[in-house]
Amino acid sequence: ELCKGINGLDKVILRESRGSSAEVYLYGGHVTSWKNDHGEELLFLSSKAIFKPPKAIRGGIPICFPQFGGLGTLDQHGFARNRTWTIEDDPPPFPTNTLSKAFVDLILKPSEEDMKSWPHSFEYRLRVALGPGGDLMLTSRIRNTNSEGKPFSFTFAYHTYFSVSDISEVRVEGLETLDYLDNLRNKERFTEQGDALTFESEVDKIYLSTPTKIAIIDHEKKRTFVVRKDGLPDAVVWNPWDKKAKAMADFGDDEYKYMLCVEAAAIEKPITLKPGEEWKGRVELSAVPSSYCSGQ
Ligand code: TA6
Repeated sequence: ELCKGINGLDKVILRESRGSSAEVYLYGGHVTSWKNDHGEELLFLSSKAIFKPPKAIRGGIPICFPQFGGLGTLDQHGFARNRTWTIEDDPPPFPTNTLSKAFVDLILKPSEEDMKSWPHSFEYRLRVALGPGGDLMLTSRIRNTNSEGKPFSFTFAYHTYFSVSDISEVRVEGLETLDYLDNLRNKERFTEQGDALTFESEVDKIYLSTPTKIAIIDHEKKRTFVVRKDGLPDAVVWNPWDKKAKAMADFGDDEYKYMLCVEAAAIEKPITLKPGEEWKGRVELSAVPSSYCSGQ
């Protein structure tokens, strides 16, 4: 249901019949909470997050569009996460192959201001949905609504902050042996080593041509997050660690211990849309008991 969240910002609460829930703010089209059917919060949200435009909310799932990072002329990560989206009144029905009806469709169109910095007309529909097993599904449909025949290109990420019990006890499977651009080493290209990722210092890597499935294993909680993605060939792994954590006003000094960003993204090869063309980028997040072996 639609209600007032922090600082009176509008938010939608989704509840699934078996008890899982999610919350998405119209500001930024920003998912800030995803709870399993035991009411456990699965996303990280900084205790110092500033729910006040134009600052993006620190945590949850920021939408990076139409530009990932500082790779272009716009502000860091583009402007979608700094705008207030609207709710689509009569969204098309949810695919019948899943029982859940817990979803909301949000829409973003460029403001006059945006057209100055990014002169392209688009329609962005974001569907946030809870599946029957409590999976969280985000589907983005971005259409080029340019009438004068101009194509446009963009880069994109679902900048997901997962909540973990202790970053030094976390492993990521699915990215080993892949090439990545290292944001800490001048965005140069390297090849990942042969076994699961572990974390003992700042990491900021853009993995290229990644598999559709990535597993994040929280040893202490005996919980595995599974990220399934479609239309998003890259994946960013980020943890600021202590120095960068202290440098962020909207992030607690020790909060790096309790989060890991694994971001389904399209960065290396920008997506180009001709007028009338639509791009679809989907991510499905699930949290399963860690007896789950990543081979499944
Ligand atoms: O996704 C990794 C990253 O690009 C890092 O370089 C860091 O800047 C992070 O995003 C957070 O960016 P933000 O603009 O939200 O502070």
